[in-house]
Amino acid sequence: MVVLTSATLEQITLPVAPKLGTYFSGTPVINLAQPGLETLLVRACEEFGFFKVTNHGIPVELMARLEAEVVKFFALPQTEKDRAGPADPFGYGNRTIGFHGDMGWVEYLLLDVTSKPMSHTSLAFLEEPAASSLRSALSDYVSATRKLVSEILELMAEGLRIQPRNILSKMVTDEESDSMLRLNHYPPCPHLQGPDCCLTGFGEHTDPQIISVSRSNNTSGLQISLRDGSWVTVPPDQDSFFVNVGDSLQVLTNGRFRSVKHRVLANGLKSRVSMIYFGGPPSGERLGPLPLLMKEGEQSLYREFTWWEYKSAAYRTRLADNRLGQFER
Ligand code: GA4
Repeated sequence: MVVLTSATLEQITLPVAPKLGTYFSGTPVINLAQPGLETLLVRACEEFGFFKVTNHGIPVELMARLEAEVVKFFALPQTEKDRAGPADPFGYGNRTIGFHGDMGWVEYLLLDVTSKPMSHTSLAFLEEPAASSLRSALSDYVSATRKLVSEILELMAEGLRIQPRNILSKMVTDEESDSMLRLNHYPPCPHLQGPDCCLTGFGEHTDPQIISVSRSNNTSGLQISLRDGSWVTVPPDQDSFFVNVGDSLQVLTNGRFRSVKHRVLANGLKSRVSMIYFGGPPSGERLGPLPLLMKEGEQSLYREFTWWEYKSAAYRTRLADNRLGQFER
Protein backbone atom coordinates (compact mmCIF):
# COMPACT_ATOMS: atom_id res chain seq x y z
CA MET A 1 0.00 0.00 0.00
CA VAL A 2 1.10 3.55 -0.56
CA VAL A 3 -0.20 6.59 1.27
CA LEU A 4 -0.37 9.68 -0.87
CA THR A 5 -0.64 13.11 0.68
CA SER A 6 -0.19 16.56 -0.71
CA ALA A 7 -1.62 20.00 -0.21
CA THR A 8 -4.24 19.34 -2.87
CA LEU A 9 -5.06 15.73 -2.10
CA GLU A 10 -6.65 14.47 1.03
CA GLN A 11 -4.89 11.42 2.38
CA ILE A 12 -5.52 8.41 0.21
CA THR A 13 -4.30 4.87 0.64
CA LEU A 14 -4.13 2.85 -2.53
CA PRO A 15 -2.72 -0.53 -3.34
CA VAL A 16 0.56 -0.30 -5.23
CA ALA A 17 0.28 -2.42 -8.32
CA PRO A 18 2.91 -4.62 -9.88
CA LYS A 19 4.72 -3.25 -12.92
CA LEU A 20 3.05 -3.34 -16.31
CA GLY A 21 5.70 -5.71 -17.67
CA THR A 22 5.87 -6.55 -21.34
CA TYR A 23 2.91 -6.51 -23.68
CA PHE A 24 0.91 -9.69 -24.14
CA SER A 25 1.00 -10.79 -27.78
CA GLY A 26 -1.73 -13.41 -27.51
CA THR A 27 -4.90 -11.27 -27.50
CA PRO A 28 -7.32 -12.92 -29.94
CA VAL A 29 -8.19 -10.54 -32.78
CA ILE A 30 -11.63 -10.80 -34.33
CA ASN A 31 -11.75 -9.08 -37.70
CA LEU A 32 -15.43 -8.49 -38.35
CA ALA A 33 -14.81 -8.35 -42.09
CA GLN A 34 -13.34 -11.85 -42.16
CA PRO A 35 -15.61 -14.73 -43.16
CA GLY A 36 -15.81 -17.66 -40.75
CA LEU A 37 -14.88 -15.63 -37.68
CA GLU A 38 -17.66 -17.25 -35.55
CA THR A 39 -15.48 -20.21 -34.61
CA LEU A 40 -12.57 -17.95 -33.61
CA LEU A 41 -14.96 -15.84 -31.57
CA VAL A 42 -16.26 -18.83 -29.61
CA ARG A 43 -12.72 -20.07 -29.02
CA ALA A 44 -11.64 -16.64 -27.72
CA CYS A 45 -14.59 -16.56 -25.29
CA GLU A 46 -13.77 -20.06 -24.04
CA GLU A 47 -10.05 -19.61 -23.68
CA PHE A 48 -9.71 -15.95 -22.62
CA GLY A 49 -13.18 -14.45 -22.20
CA PHE A 50 -11.59 -11.54 -24.02
CA PHE A 51 -10.80 -10.40 -27.55
CA LYS A 52 -10.07 -7.37 -29.69
CA VAL A 53 -12.42 -6.34 -32.50
CA THR A 54 -11.13 -4.77 -35.70
CA ASN A 55 -13.04 -3.65 -38.83
CA HIS A 56 -15.97 -2.91 -36.55
CA GLY A 57 -17.51 -0.23 -38.76
CA ILE A 58 -17.65 2.46 -36.05
CA PRO A 59 -16.01 5.61 -37.46
CA VAL A 60 -12.81 6.53 -35.64
CA GLU A 61 -14.03 10.15 -35.81
CA LEU A 62 -16.92 9.22 -33.52
CA MET A 63 -14.55 7.58 -31.05
CA ALA A 64 -12.24 10.60 -31.16
CA ARG A 65 -15.18 13.02 -30.79
CA LEU A 66 -16.38 11.36 -27.60
CA GLU A 67 -12.84 11.12 -26.28
CA ALA A 68 -12.34 14.87 -26.81
CA GLU A 69 -15.60 15.61 -24.95
CA VAL A 70 -14.63 13.29 -22.12
CA VAL A 71 -11.19 14.92 -21.81
CA LYS A 72 -12.93 18.31 -21.71
CA PHE A 73 -15.27 17.13 -18.95
CA PHE A 74 -12.48 15.75 -16.75
CA ALA A 75 -10.50 18.98 -17.25
CA LEU A 76 -13.28 21.01 -15.59
CA PRO A 77 -12.62 22.46 -12.14
CA GLN A 78 -13.25 19.91 -9.38
CA THR A 79 -16.26 21.86 -8.05
CA GLU A 80 -17.93 21.63 -11.48
CA LYS A 81 -17.34 17.87 -11.74
CA ASP A 82 -18.56 17.35 -8.20
CA ARG A 83 -21.93 18.78 -9.25
CA ALA A 84 -22.40 15.53 -11.22
CA GLY A 85 -21.63 13.40 -8.17
CA PRO A 86 -21.35 11.54 -5.95
CA ALA A 87 -21.85 8.34 -7.95
CA ASP A 88 -24.90 6.58 -6.48
CA PRO A 89 -23.92 4.45 -8.55
CA PHE A 90 -24.61 6.80 -11.48
CA GLY A 91 -22.86 10.12 -11.74
CA TYR A 92 -19.34 11.41 -11.15
CA GLY A 93 -17.08 9.45 -8.84
CA ASN A 94 -13.56 10.19 -7.75
CA ARG A 95 -11.33 7.42 -6.34
CA THR A 96 -14.14 5.57 -4.59
CA ILE A 97 -15.67 2.64 -6.47
CA GLY A 98 -18.91 0.96 -5.39
CA PHE A 99 -20.17 1.27 -1.84
CA HIS A 100 -17.86 -0.94 0.21
CA GLY A 101 -14.49 0.75 0.40
CA ASP A 102 -12.89 0.00 -2.98
CA MET A 103 -10.56 2.77 -4.12
CA GLY A 104 -8.57 3.41 -7.24
CA TRP A 105 -6.53 6.13 -8.90
CA VAL A 106 -9.42 7.01 -11.19
CA GLU A 107 -12.22 9.50 -11.69
CA TYR A 108 -15.26 8.50 -13.71
CA LEU A 109 -18.76 9.17 -14.95
CA LEU A 110 -21.14 6.24 -14.79
CA LEU A 111 -24.24 6.68 -16.92
CA ASP A 112 -27.46 4.74 -17.22
CA VAL A 113 -27.99 4.44 -20.98
CA THR A 114 -30.96 2.11 -20.87
CA SER A 115 -33.43 4.41 -22.65
CA LYS A 116 -33.34 4.09 -26.41
CA PRO A 117 -32.57 6.49 -28.03
CA MET A 118 -30.68 8.25 -25.26
CA SER A 119 -33.32 10.96 -24.94
CA HIS A 120 -32.73 11.70 -21.28
CA THR A 121 -30.18 10.82 -18.67
CA SER A 122 -30.48 10.48 -14.93
CA LEU A 123 -27.97 13.30 -14.53
CA ALA A 124 -29.19 16.88 -14.38
CA PHE A 125 -25.85 18.36 -15.50
CA LEU A 126 -26.04 16.51 -18.82
CA GLU A 127 -29.33 18.26 -19.58
CA GLU A 128 -27.70 21.70 -19.30
CA PRO A 129 -26.90 23.64 -22.52
CA ALA A 130 -23.16 23.61 -21.66
CA ALA A 131 -23.20 19.80 -21.85
CA SER A 132 -24.96 19.58 -25.23
CA SER A 133 -21.90 18.53 -27.26
CA LEU A 134 -21.00 15.84 -24.70
CA ARG A 135 -24.61 14.63 -24.70
CA SER A 136 -24.74 14.44 -28.48
CA ALA A 137 -21.40 12.57 -28.71
CA LEU A 138 -22.61 10.16 -26.02
CA SER A 139 -25.87 9.52 -27.77
CA ASP A 140 -24.19 8.75 -31.13
CA TYR A 141 -21.53 6.60 -29.48
CA VAL A 142 -24.05 4.60 -27.45
CA SER A 143 -26.23 3.88 -30.51
CA ALA A 144 -23.21 2.74 -32.52
CA THR A 145 -21.81 0.58 -29.71
CA ARG A 146 -25.20 -0.99 -29.01
CA LYS A 147 -25.38 -2.08 -32.67
CA LEU A 148 -21.87 -3.51 -32.47
CA VAL A 149 -22.71 -5.43 -29.29
CA SER A 150 -25.78 -6.88 -30.95
CA GLU A 151 -23.76 -7.97 -34.00
CA ILE A 152 -21.11 -9.63 -31.81
CA LEU A 153 -23.75 -11.50 -29.78
CA GLU A 154 -25.41 -12.73 -32.99
CA LEU A 155 -22.08 -14.00 -34.30
CA MET A 156 -21.56 -15.75 -30.96
CA ALA A 157 -24.94 -17.49 -31.26
CA GLU A 158 -23.97 -18.60 -34.77
CA GLY A 159 -20.63 -19.89 -33.52
CA LEU A 160 -22.38 -21.76 -30.71
CA ARG A 161 -24.90 -23.10 -33.27
CA ILE A 162 -27.93 -21.98 -31.30
CA GLN A 163 -31.15 -20.53 -32.70
CA PRO A 164 -32.68 -18.04 -33.13
CA ARG A 165 -29.74 -15.90 -34.14
CA ASN A 166 -30.86 -13.17 -31.73
CA ILE A 167 -31.20 -15.47 -28.70
CA LEU A 168 -28.37 -13.57 -26.93
CA SER A 169 -28.55 -10.18 -28.64
CA LYS A 170 -32.21 -9.62 -27.80
CA MET A 171 -31.29 -9.54 -24.11
CA VAL A 172 -29.25 -6.39 -24.66
CA THR A 173 -31.33 -4.74 -27.40
CA ASP A 174 -34.68 -4.94 -25.56
CA GLU A 175 -36.15 -1.51 -24.66
CA GLU A 176 -35.73 -2.50 -21.01
CA SER A 177 -32.15 -3.81 -21.27
CA ASP A 178 -30.06 -2.52 -18.41
CA SER A 179 -27.07 -0.93 -20.12
CA MET A 180 -24.49 1.44 -18.71
CA LEU A 181 -21.66 3.54 -20.05
CA ARG A 182 -18.59 4.15 -17.97
CA LEU A 183 -16.16 6.98 -18.81
CA ASN A 184 -12.91 6.59 -16.91
CA HIS A 185 -10.02 8.97 -16.49
CA TYR A 186 -6.82 7.67 -14.91
CA PRO A 187 -4.73 10.80 -14.36
CA PRO A 188 -0.96 10.46 -14.30
CA CYS A 189 0.08 10.09 -10.70
CA PRO A 190 2.91 12.60 -10.11
CA HIS A 191 3.87 10.98 -6.79
CA LEU A 192 4.87 7.81 -8.57
CA GLN A 193 7.51 8.68 -11.10
CA GLY A 194 10.23 6.13 -11.69
CA PRO A 195 10.36 2.56 -12.87
CA ASP A 196 8.12 1.10 -10.13
CA CYS A 197 5.46 3.62 -10.90
CA CYS A 198 2.22 1.71 -11.08
CA LEU A 199 -0.77 2.19 -8.88
CA THR A 200 -4.10 0.42 -8.98
CA GLY A 201 -6.41 2.49 -11.13
CA PHE A 202 -9.31 0.04 -11.05
CA GLY A 203 -8.86 -3.12 -9.00
CA GLU A 204 -9.32 -6.67 -10.27
CA HIS A 205 -12.90 -7.71 -10.93
CA THR A 206 -15.22 -9.41 -13.37
CA ASP A 207 -18.13 -7.56 -14.97
CA PRO A 208 -21.60 -8.70 -13.85
CA GLN A 209 -23.31 -8.01 -17.22
CA ILE A 210 -23.49 -10.13 -20.40
CA ILE A 211 -20.82 -8.32 -22.38
CA SER A 212 -18.59 -5.26 -22.08
CA VAL A 213 -17.12 -3.34 -24.99
CA SER A 214 -14.37 -0.88 -24.26
CA ARG A 215 -12.30 1.62 -26.14
CA SER A 216 -9.40 3.60 -24.71
CA ASN A 217 -6.84 6.13 -25.83
CA ASN A 218 -3.36 4.85 -26.60
CA THR A 219 -2.22 4.66 -22.96
CA SER A 220 -1.61 1.17 -21.62
CA GLY A 221 -2.87 -0.05 -18.26
CA LEU A 222 -5.47 -2.74 -18.96
CA GLN A 223 -4.48 -6.17 -17.68
CA ILE A 224 -6.35 -9.46 -17.94
CA SER A 225 -5.92 -12.62 -15.96
CA LEU A 226 -5.15 -15.75 -17.94
CA ARG A 227 -6.41 -19.24 -17.09
CA ASP A 228 -3.18 -20.01 -15.19
CA GLY A 229 -3.83 -17.00 -12.91
CA SER A 230 -1.05 -14.82 -14.36
CA TRP A 231 -1.71 -11.17 -15.25
CA VAL A 232 -0.76 -9.82 -18.65
CA THR A 233 -0.82 -6.29 -20.08
CA VAL A 234 -2.97 -5.76 -23.14
CA PRO A 235 -1.32 -3.45 -25.71
CA PRO A 236 -3.60 -0.43 -26.21
CA ASP A 237 -5.19 0.20 -29.59
CA GLN A 238 -7.30 3.32 -29.87
CA ASP A 239 -8.86 2.27 -33.19
CA SER A 240 -10.19 -1.08 -31.95
CA PHE A 241 -12.62 -2.28 -29.34
CA PHE A 242 -11.86 -4.74 -26.58
CA VAL A 243 -14.63 -7.08 -25.60
CA ASN A 244 -14.98 -9.13 -22.46
CA VAL A 245 -17.39 -11.83 -21.43
CA GLY A 246 -19.36 -10.89 -18.30
CA ASP A 247 -20.65 -13.10 -15.46
CA SER A 248 -24.13 -13.35 -17.02
CA LEU A 249 -22.75 -14.78 -20.27
CA GLN A 250 -20.66 -17.26 -18.29
CA VAL A 251 -23.92 -18.42 -16.67
CA LEU A 252 -25.88 -18.52 -19.96
CA THR A 253 -23.18 -20.78 -21.43
CA ASN A 254 -22.96 -22.89 -18.24
CA GLY A 255 -19.34 -21.92 -17.72
CA ARG A 256 -18.24 -22.60 -21.30
CA PHE A 257 -17.44 -18.91 -21.79
CA ARG A 258 -15.19 -17.33 -19.21
CA SER A 259 -15.99 -14.08 -17.42
CA VAL A 260 -12.48 -12.67 -17.43
CA LYS A 261 -10.88 -11.00 -14.43
CA HIS A 262 -9.35 -7.69 -15.42
CA ARG A 263 -7.89 -4.56 -13.80
CA VAL A 264 -6.31 -1.26 -14.77
CA LEU A 265 -2.99 0.12 -13.57
CA ALA A 266 -2.43 3.86 -13.55
CA ASN A 267 1.03 5.24 -14.23
CA GLY A 268 3.10 8.26 -13.36
CA LEU A 269 3.34 9.77 -16.81
CA LYS A 270 0.38 9.49 -19.15
CA SER A 271 -3.33 9.80 -18.57
CA ARG A 272 -5.61 7.02 -19.71
CA VAL A 273 -9.16 7.62 -20.88
CA SER A 274 -11.54 4.76 -21.51
CA MET A 275 -15.20 4.34 -22.37
CA ILE A 276 -16.93 1.10 -21.65
CA TYR A 277 -20.38 0.00 -22.69
CA PHE A 278 -21.88 -2.69 -20.45
CA GLY A 279 -24.70 -4.66 -22.07
CA GLY A 280 -27.02 -6.10 -19.44
CA PRO A 281 -30.42 -7.78 -19.72
CA PRO A 282 -33.76 -6.35 -18.54
CA SER A 283 -34.22 -6.46 -14.73
CA GLY A 284 -36.71 -9.33 -14.80
CA GLU A 285 -34.74 -11.52 -17.25
CA ARG A 286 -34.23 -14.99 -15.81
CA LEU A 287 -30.64 -16.10 -16.18
CA GLY A 288 -29.52 -19.70 -16.25
CA PRO A 289 -27.73 -21.97 -18.71
CA LEU A 290 -29.44 -21.93 -22.13
CA PRO A 291 -31.09 -25.36 -22.56
CA LEU A 292 -29.95 -25.46 -26.22
CA LEU A 293 -26.34 -25.38 -25.08
CA MET A 294 -26.62 -28.21 -22.57
CA LYS A 295 -25.26 -31.55 -23.68
CA GLU A 296 -27.10 -34.70 -22.71
CA GLY A 297 -26.71 -35.32 -18.99
CA GLU A 298 -24.91 -31.98 -18.42
CA GLN A 299 -25.72 -30.48 -15.02
CA SER A 300 -26.39 -26.79 -14.59
CA LEU A 301 -23.58 -25.16 -12.61
CA TYR A 302 -25.84 -22.32 -11.46
CA ARG A 303 -29.28 -21.89 -9.97
CA GLU A 304 -31.59 -19.61 -11.94
CA PHE A 305 -31.80 -15.96 -10.91
CA THR A 306 -33.05 -12.69 -12.32
CA TRP A 307 -30.72 -9.96 -13.47
CA TRP A 308 -32.20 -7.73 -10.75
CA GLU A 309 -31.26 -10.33 -8.10
CA TYR A 310 -27.73 -10.63 -9.46
CA LYS A 311 -27.17 -6.91 -9.81
CA SER A 312 -28.44 -6.19 -6.29
CA ALA A 313 -26.17 -8.92 -4.93
CA ALA A 314 -23.24 -7.47 -6.92
CA TYR A 315 -23.69 -4.09 -5.28
CA ARG A 316 -23.31 -5.76 -1.87
CA THR A 317 -19.87 -7.11 -2.86
CA ARG A 318 -16.41 -5.64 -3.18
CA LEU A 319 -14.68 -5.48 -6.56
CA ALA A 320 -12.45 -8.53 -6.19
CA ASP A 321 -15.15 -10.79 -4.70
CA ASN A 322 -16.34 -13.87 -6.56
CA ARG A 323 -19.88 -12.67 -7.22
CA LEU A 324 -21.09 -15.83 -8.91
CA GLY A 325 -20.13 -18.02 -5.96
CA GLN A 326 -23.44 -17.63 -4.15
CA PHE A 327 -25.37 -18.62 -7.30
CA GLU A 328 -23.45 -21.83 -7.91
CA ARG A 329 -25.21 -25.12 -7.30
C1 GA4 B 1 -17.86 -3.63 -12.38
C2 GA4 B 1 -18.32 -3.39 -13.83
C3 GA4 B 1 -18.90 -1.98 -14.04
O1 GA4 B 1 -17.85 -1.02 -14.05
C4 GA4 B 1 -19.91 -1.61 -12.91
C5 GA4 B 1 -19.15 -1.64 -11.60
C6 GA4 B 1 -19.91 -1.23 -10.33
C7 GA4 B 1 -19.71 0.27 -10.04
O2 GA4 B 1 -18.63 0.79 -10.24
O3 GA4 B 1 -20.68 0.89 -9.58
C8 GA4 B 1 -19.41 -2.18 -9.21
C9 GA4 B 1 -18.61 -3.31 -9.96
C10 GA4 B 1 -18.96 -3.12 -11.42
C11 GA4 B 1 -18.98 -4.72 -9.44
C12 GA4 B 1 -19.18 -4.82 -7.89
C13 GA4 B 1 -19.75 -3.53 -7.29
C14 GA4 B 1 -20.51 -2.78 -8.37
C15 GA4 B 1 -18.54 -1.55 -8.13
C16 GA4 B 1 -18.61 -2.57 -7.05
C17 GA4 B 1 -17.73 -2.66 -6.06
C18 GA4 B 1 -20.62 -0.31 -13.23
C19 GA4 B 1 -20.84 -2.78 -12.66
O4 GA4 B 1 -21.93 -2.95 -13.16
O5 GA4 B 1 -20.28 -3.64 -11.76
